[in-house]
Amino acid sequence: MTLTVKSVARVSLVSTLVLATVGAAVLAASPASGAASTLAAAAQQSGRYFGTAVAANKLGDSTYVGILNREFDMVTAENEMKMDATEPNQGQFSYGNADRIVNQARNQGKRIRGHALAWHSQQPGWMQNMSGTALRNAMLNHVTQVASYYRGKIYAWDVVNEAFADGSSGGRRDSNLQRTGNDWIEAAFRAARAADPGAKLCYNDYNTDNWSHAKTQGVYRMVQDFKSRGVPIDCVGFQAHFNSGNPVPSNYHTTLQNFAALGVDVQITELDIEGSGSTQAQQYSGVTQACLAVARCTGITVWGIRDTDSWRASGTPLLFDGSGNKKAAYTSVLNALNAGTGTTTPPTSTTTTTSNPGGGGCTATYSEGEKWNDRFNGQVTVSGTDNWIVTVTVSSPQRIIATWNTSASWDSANVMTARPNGSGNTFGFTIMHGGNWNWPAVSCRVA
Ligand code: 9MR
Repeated sequence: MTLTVKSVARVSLVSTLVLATVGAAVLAASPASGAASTLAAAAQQSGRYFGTAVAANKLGDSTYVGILNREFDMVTAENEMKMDATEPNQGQFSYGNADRIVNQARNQGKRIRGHALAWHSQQPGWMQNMSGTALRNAMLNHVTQVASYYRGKIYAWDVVNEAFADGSSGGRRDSNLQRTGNDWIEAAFRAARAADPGAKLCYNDYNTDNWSHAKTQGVYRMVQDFKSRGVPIDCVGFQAHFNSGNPVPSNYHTTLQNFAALGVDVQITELDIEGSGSTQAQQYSGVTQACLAVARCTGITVWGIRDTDSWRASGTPLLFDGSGNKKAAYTSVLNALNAGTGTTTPPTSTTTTTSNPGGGGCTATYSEGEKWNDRFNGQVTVSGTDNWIVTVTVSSPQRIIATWNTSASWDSANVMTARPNGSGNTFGFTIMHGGNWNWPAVSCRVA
């Protein structure tokens, strides 16, 4: 991603003109025009989505489809994109039911989360009996074929689902896929990236909501390792299946924030909370608020529409009752979304303009560099002159800790002035972000 900063030539006064962080400005403008009346519209006010799992065999149910079309802007196939559904016989792919869901969603302008390319469960029979290189290759071929078939239509793929063990080990779950070698997960992500470069690639799991649980820590370490080695991963999905034995943890926000700080989006992917009434409603609003409080929490998906559609219907865990009426939990989520003002991702476009007292102009282009849990790199390329002065302004609590290919000085804690040092017209720097992922403001002038 790049942003271009252009100086205005032949302006006589030195004046800094505009500094419009477009993304933040637009997103923070909610919800002044009044509360939104659907989950999707309310989530969109902060740039987020609100989704649901959809079952193909319910698309003929008018109550179900009515709520789906009205309330949600993201759709996950509940079972229809899983390995057993899409490759029932080896090398023979079957997309009929998945396509019904995808087409219905796209016709209604909704986006799609793909679920799931590789999983120890719901494997077709032929795969369950495989092992070693044959299984590894079959898995990679499956990832490639399915992600290629849906290329361009999927917002985010759950590339790998539920690969970590429950309990205190913090390690991988034993499975036929795991026994093909510990690198099976990264191999799946690389295959998915090659097949659909436009889809966000997620790791998705359950019981990863409590920051202090070993499983959460194990997944965190894997994502941290993937980011440090350049394995293509863009997001982590938190299934968020809650009940009295597995309640919404008080540190949920911490969990989402810590993962986001690794440089990935986080998404709540299969939310349901067993219970009823105000207790359930409060838990739902708590989860919603936790997402809203994390800039990179890009959306929430509930795992079904009505309680009777749920995989655990007896726990009445969803937002609509069996007749399709809105429950207290629905209202609490809607209110939380309407109250939320959090932004999603760092601004993706910024305009800054600087006048140039000497006449003539220069252009500075900022590009994102590598990201780590505590810092990120940025790079600026200047054109129009070899004799530039570039100002890089970071926002608190960010601070620049290193620079290269420039001679730099600091006017204040936040403002760095960079000049050429004989290394050309591209220079870089490292920013400790302190949880603030916003890009710096960059402006240039001719010296
Ligand atoms: O909701 C799904 C249910 O209809 C299936 O029978 C079940 C089979 O494994 O999968 C359910 O969805 C699961 C999802 O794919 C992954 N996370 C856990 C979900 C609930 O079991």
